[in-house]
Amino acid sequence: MSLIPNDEQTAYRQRRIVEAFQHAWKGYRTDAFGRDEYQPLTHSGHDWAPGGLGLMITDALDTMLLMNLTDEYNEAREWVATKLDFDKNQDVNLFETTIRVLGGLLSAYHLSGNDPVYLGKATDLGNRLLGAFHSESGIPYASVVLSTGLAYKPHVPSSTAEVTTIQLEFKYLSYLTGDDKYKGAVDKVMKRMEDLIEKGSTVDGLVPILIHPVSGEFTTSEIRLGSRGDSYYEYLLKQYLQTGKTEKKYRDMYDHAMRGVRTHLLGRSFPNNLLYIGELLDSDPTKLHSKMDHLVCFIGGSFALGATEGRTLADHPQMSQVDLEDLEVGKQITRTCYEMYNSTATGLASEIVYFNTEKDAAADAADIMIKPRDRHNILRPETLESIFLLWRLTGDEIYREWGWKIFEAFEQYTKLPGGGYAALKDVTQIPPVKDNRMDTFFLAETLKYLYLLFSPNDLLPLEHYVLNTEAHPLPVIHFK
Ligand code: DMJ
Repeated sequence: MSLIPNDEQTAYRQRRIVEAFQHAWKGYRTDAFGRDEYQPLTHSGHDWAPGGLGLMITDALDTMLLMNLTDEYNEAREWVATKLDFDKNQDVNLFETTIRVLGGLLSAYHLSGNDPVYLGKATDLGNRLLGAFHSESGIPYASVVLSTGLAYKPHVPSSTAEVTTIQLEFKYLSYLTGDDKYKGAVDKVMKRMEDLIEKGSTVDGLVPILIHPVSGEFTTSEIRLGSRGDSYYEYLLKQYLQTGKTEKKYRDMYDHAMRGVRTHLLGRSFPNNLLYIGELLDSDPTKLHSKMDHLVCFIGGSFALGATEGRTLADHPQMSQVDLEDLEVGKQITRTCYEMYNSTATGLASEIVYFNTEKDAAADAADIMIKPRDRHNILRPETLESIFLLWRLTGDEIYREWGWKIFEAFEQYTKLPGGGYAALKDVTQIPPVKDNRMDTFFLAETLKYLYLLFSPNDLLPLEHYVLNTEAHPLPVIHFK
């Protein structure tokens, strides 16, 4: 695998992104090393549990490995080896802990050439998280206490995306340890989803966003590809890819759901005809609501990944009509997401947008509207994720240009002088007011996707890797 691009401009851009990572890490290391979360404006951090769960460090390990940052990596690895301890009387969110900490440890294990420190920690964590699955339906509770394995607030419904976005990690843990129990637990969740689809509880494969761990039934009819719904769809496709395309049922569930997206959720804005993905609300499930979370922006890349199954277009000239249509939807949604950046004063997207659905909109009216309460940007990765995937799969230079423009906007408005990057409170104002957070996904995902965008294609080939929803690469595996 080669790390260095062969043309000067790309190599320069890749270098700038590595420097951005080092700058972000410098702030965290100076102010809050070992803390789970980082507050860069107050130079402080806070923990999810006393002594921390290694959230920032485990989320960042594989980006350091990919970027070849030996000093930063060695110090982070040492912290994991000597300080990371999950025996805490503390409830944690199953999904967040799985995608960030477990996912981070597992990808670090693979990319480090099987450093046993990571598998030991991952197995300990996996065992503790398994307690969350001890519900009547097998649908896990949202939170679990690490030291006891007991559910925390067992009466609360779980997010559908959360209970269906832990499968890649638990299956890989089973594969590495040879112990089926992790895979068994998450397969049972998927079996319940299949049953719910079968008995007509979904809308053409589109799942309501809340599900109860006791009854195993959905508790709302609200459907969206944003918060609480998003990565259910992402992991249908990725579960199929992770096991070398052997579990065809997930591809079928994914195709069914994407047909559902095309039938029920696609809309066009006025006056410029941008394609968007709307929401179906509990109050009026027949009408498309033109709200789109930035979180939805992962789906552009996902549509493209589904269309080629990780092959580049050059290696995959014969595509079915459906695949070509999916690719087109993926391109158009990614363009819309890019416009969510391009159309603001800062060049950075807000957390949520609404699309103009007025047929008689004036030619100079805005397609994209932002409500005052939604104007923040917390350095999220989804648009860059899609831009990276579209670049990798199509080779169209436009994606590198879009990615670079977004990177420059982050540099201009979110970079802090002494180290670290900060979220923004309002992307529509210049200069924007900064917010006191640099979430772990900025290191795990946002900067990693940018780095991959300017790296050669043989770094993490998509036919051999799936990236979990936190951008932690896991290899394709074959269970015996
Ligand atoms: C990340 O933790 C993951 O990408 C998750 O799937 C959604 N939210 C954040 C980033 O926005």
